[in-house]
Amino acid sequence: MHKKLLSVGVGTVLGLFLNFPASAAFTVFEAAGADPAAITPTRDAFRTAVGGGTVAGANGLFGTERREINWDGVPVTFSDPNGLPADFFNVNSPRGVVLATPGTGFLVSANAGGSVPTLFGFPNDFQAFSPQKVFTAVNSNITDVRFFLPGTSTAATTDAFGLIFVDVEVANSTRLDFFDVSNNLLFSRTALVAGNQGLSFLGAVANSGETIGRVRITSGANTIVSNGVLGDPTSDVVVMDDFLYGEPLAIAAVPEPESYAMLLAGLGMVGWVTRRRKYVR
Ligand SMILES: [Ca+2]
Ligand SMILES: [Ca+2]
Repeated sequence: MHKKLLSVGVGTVLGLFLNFPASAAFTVFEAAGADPAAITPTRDAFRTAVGGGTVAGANGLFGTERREINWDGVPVTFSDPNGLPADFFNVNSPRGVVLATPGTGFLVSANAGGSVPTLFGFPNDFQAFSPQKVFTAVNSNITDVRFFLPGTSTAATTDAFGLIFVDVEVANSTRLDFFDVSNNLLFSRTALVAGNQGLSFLGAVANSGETIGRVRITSGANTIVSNGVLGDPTSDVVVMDDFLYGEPLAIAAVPEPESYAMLLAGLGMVGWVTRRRKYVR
């Protein structure tokens, strides 16, 4: 499929037009096509919107503003057929991301020349955006991404997340959902169809100060059970390549409900005392 689809900022335009609440204000970056060149301009526009430039520092840090995970440096010991630890990108390579899934774990695909095939054994379905490794949950189409101050157990939030899906062939099953730290849904969007072996970029950047505590990635409807084995013979299997996100930052302090109640009660007492004084006089 060579048709290239591109739309930047549609979410914002729709949001303004339909007068969505401020919590829905995310700028969308999306594109789909047959090869990396088809989505690279949109990936680059997302990078520019988040900031951090194009030169990676240690642990996938770009400038001080953005992190990326392209999976390609994951060692053989944590690549297919071996599982990837859920906290690999906060412990082994501290990038402030811990993964979770209702499935049984995660796999990063093998490089050529290893003991197992590349691309989870599906060379006619998948390709890498960044050679050679791609990523999937195991026995599930769900990957939850939570953010931490990199290398610590302190929860954090980000203001932007985007990724590259591989082999999206059916509309409306592959999607991103963003949640705040209180688990309120902030943003949802389905990925563009790219066709067999195609690549889809989907990302969004908060433009009104929203903070993302968790990203839920739904990658297709099928599942990868193990190298070369799918969960069912028919539904759309989708895997992932590069993740891009704003540098995880400390969660802003908000007044505790109890403190707020005490503050209001205190103000009430002041008013009562003031009124009493008037009558006493
Ligand atoms: Ca890669
Ligand atoms: Ca597919």
